[in-house]
Amino acid sequence: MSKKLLLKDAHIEGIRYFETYRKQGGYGAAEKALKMTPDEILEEVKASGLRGRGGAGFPTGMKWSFLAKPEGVPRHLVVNADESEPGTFKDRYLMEFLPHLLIEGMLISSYCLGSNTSYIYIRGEYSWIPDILEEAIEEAKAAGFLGKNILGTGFDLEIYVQRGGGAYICGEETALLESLEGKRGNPRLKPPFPAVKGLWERPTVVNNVESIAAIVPIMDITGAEYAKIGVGRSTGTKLISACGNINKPGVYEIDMTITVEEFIYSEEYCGGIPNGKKLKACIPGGSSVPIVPANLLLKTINGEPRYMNYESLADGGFATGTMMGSGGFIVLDEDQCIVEHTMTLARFYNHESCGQCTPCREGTGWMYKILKKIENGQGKIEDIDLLWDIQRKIEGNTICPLGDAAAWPVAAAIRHFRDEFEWHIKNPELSQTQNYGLANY
Ligand code: L3W
Ligand code: SF4
Repeated sequence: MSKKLLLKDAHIEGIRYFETYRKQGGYGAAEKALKMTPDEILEEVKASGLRGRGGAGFPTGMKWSFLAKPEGVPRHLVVNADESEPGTFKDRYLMEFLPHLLIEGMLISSYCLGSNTSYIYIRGEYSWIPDILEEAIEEAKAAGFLGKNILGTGFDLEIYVQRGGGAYICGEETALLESLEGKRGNPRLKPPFPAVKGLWERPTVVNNVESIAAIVPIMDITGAEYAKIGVGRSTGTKLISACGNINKPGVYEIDMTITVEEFIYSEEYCGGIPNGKKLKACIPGGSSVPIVPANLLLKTINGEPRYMNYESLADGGFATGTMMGSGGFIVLDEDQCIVEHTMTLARFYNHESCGQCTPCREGTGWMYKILKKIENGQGKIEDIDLLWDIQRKIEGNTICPLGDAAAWPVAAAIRHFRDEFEWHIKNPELSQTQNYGLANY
């Protein structure tokens, strides 16, 4: 059984409220941290090996150490709760059921970073969660854990919750900052990174909800102990939101030492695939990461089992591997049609492109149109190469990662499932009436 750090108290009735959270030892980590210096906390976070849980996996301690500290300029912590990556719903779970874990993590992190005004930017569609967070903020304030002179330390902190307007692109950190400033959420060119020039041009750390929540157990058990959980550079625990063709969709906390096979088939996690169907493929890190066929998902190219961690999932690069991403784990059984699935994703990225860069603005639309043609039995065999060419021209040529995120699913689908694209083209009538998966497996 995986060790639980974040969700250990999630089953306790009323844990959403301060009194119950406190009874379980809540805010103990903050009390401990506020007796330490910011530099000592930073050392703990670095020692923990925590990597950003939003998708990029960037080392949190390193990001915090990049924060510029010019004299007299305020600094900010911004929590990225714009969880919009298809297949990803773990931050929603944390905020809905354990809001004080996030608030406590923000208190420790804000103290470490020297932020007296911190923000939670939450996706607009999570319409019921800001009230939960604001209630938790009020409770924490009433108990002296937010506001002026917290626990007599002289440290002041206010936390504000800002709702997004429902745009996926506002999950990209610089688009988020633009939106928080009241502007259209267009990503900025980097560098400068937010750590140097962020919110209102002030040094800013933007971190995912789960990353900030993980600061609480790190302070509880120490960074060194946290780093002992997991394997290699995949330290600590990771929340996985599992969905698709599985018996038990939900949010699971894993310690990154289990295999993909165990995650999909064991009763502790996904509980296998309904109706005894075969596993066809999986997208383990949210819709932006490459899809992997079952043979490469259950083992690596060297025949080793594939593990649920950053390194093992990426083993072999994009030719045979994928990414941990945000932990949005989407399972596809033998009945699913990869062309239809890829088309749906292409439509999503085309719709969500902010339109600033030509390769993304135009390319995502072209990819969607070509995929739609193929799916509807009107494609030509040259269209497959055209699709490949378009995705190659998007990848690496845009301001923000949405371009790559749109290109990778198409590239991986063609690389691993070219036969399905060809089937649609060679069987136009069947293509219009049948699902490839149902017809061929
Ligand atoms: C200072 C430097 N800071 C890097 C910081 C940077 C950012 C973090 C990671 O995209 C990915 C994307 C999605 N000085 C720095 C520095 N930083 N060098 O480190 O940066 P980066 O550019 O690697 O990634 P990103 O822009 O944060 C995130 C992928 O995640 N994704 C997940 C999407 C998830 C959601 C969700 O719903 N949670 O949308 C899935 O694959 O495609 O590649 O903070 O400032 N020298
Ligand atoms: Fe906008 Fe796409 Fe360019 Fe990102 S890659 S800035 S979403 S056009």
